[in-house]
Amino acid sequence: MATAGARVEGFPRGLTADSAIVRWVNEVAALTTPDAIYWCDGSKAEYDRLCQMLVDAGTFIRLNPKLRPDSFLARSDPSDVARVEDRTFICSANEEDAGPTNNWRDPVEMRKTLTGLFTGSMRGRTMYVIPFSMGPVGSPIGRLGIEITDSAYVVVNMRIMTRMGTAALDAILETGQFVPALHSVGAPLAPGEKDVVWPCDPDRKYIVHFPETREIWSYGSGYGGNALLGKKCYSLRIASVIARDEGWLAEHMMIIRVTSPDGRVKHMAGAFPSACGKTNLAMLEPTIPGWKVETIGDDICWMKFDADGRLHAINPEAGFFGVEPGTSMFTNANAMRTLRANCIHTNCGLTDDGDVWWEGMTKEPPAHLIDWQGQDWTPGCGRLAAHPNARFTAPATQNPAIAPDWEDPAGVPIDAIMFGGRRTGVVPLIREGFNWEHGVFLGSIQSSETTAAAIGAVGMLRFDPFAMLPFCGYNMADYWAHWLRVGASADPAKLPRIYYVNWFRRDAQGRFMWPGFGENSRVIEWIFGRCSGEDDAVETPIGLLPAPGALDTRGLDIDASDLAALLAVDSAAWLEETAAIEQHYAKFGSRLPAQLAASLAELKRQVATA
Ligand code: SAT
Ligand code: MN
Repeated sequence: MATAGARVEGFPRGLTADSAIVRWVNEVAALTTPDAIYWCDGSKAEYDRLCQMLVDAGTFIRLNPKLRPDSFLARSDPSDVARVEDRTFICSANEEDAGPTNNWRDPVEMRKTLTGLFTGSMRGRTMYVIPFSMGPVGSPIGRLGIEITDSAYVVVNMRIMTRMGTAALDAILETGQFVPALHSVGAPLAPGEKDVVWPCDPDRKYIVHFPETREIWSYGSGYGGNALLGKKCYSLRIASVIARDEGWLAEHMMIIRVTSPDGRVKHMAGAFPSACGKTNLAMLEPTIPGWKVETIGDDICWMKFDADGRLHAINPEAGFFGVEPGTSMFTNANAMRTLRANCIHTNCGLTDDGDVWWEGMTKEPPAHLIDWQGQDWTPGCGRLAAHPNARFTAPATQNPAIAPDWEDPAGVPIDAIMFGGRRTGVVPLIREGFNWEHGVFLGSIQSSETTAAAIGAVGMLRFDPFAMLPFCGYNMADYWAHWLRVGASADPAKLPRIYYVNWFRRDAQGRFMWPGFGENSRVIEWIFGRCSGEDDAVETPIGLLPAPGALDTRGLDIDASDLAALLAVDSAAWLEETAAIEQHYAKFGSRLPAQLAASLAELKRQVATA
């Protein structure tokens, strides 16, 4: 296999030079001119070899094998620490198809720009070819892809986050289908030039999606969702478009199985913006006796109607890419147990005994460590040990709470869907939508304060419909119409019920009024009861709230006044909220589905007269 002079390693048996995959790989190699092309097989031996190579290159620091076996720490370039929403583009042929919430660029123009940037961009590097499956290989809900990258860091992360390698390639060859996802850190090396530990292009980043041709091009960043292209780029932005065309749902949701003390089972999905507690909820240890929560997924949920007429969901990922700061034995013990070995840590602190540490991990910070920027750190020095978006990459199978059949290719039937976000005020702890259509309304008005998961200001209130604002690959109003269509096509009795939760209410002093974490099981219990036709609710203009006493607060240390405030509906505040929703909706013009405009008008009428 001669490819523009590049050395070829690991070329898979059974592939022929005229296959679509090889042609694409060769085209990319001709454009990017790497030194070598390496075809990944996804084996443990390959992973170990690449991790050692990253250690030798200084990108990885091997953690103390006695404390964290086979675990590594990477420190990124300070300019490359999170998703770059303002550099993320949806290049549909028509601008209106990307919609007002996406950055649109003309696809022809963008291809020109990218072709320029990718020309020679892999010089001096190895180009890795990663066949991968989102979802168990062969699942009727799963999909296939190939990522080409010049980052070994990306390869080892992809091995944890996806089913990567030979089995995925065989499935691609069998079905002839894959989404091509091209990635370069954008840091070519001159002959003899020494590499830096975190190559990237600090000044030029492009995370680009061509929804019509289902292609991804990512340039300039090596971090998280910018570079692990199976995750947000494929599983959400491209998959949302495929799902629209094929009648299913690709969502930014965790998935759990809840088992009641008497052994009944329900499955729940939950959409929350990045860094708003999806992973904590997915691994929750209930504080109420006898209840069990098991993880199916913590970030992405693909749902399709099964022959039984119900929506069945899979987690298309194979690992967790979770926020580290704030994760502890008190907030998420299962996550801490998941991290015992075989993980990649990015941008946290390194303790003197070769372990990791981040803010909130232990009550007492270590007396000294090396911070995420490689500098000496002591408590009170004024800098953070870990970047607020420091992340772990962890195999899902290591989570003690993982459901034994989490990889069932048929998925799990979903009984309830939750929406939520960080809201200091107004939004109550829990409410239920009147029906699917009203549930879609609740999703469309979802809002949250921004977090460190994306570059930009933290704590700014914004509408984040369905937690998909940065992830919907097409016009958000058309996405709402799709959700309405999906509901209208189904038997209402078989559709999940829809809820809106808010764990983040604060009082006038800024104190959280709800304890959150394991205590959220009380809200889960009420949802479970509602789905079983048991628990009581009261009707309000904003939805159905728990009837007095219906929320189980036994054993919970909470003031009656706090509880009342958490479940109150403040009409004046909601009237203000409707004004903000009107502005939010106005952006979508005539594409806004009439049902949503009607739901808003009805809400406004009710809170105005209350
Ligand atoms: O960097 S990721 O996009 O994978 C993490 C997140 O923002 O949820
Ligand atoms: Mn996410």
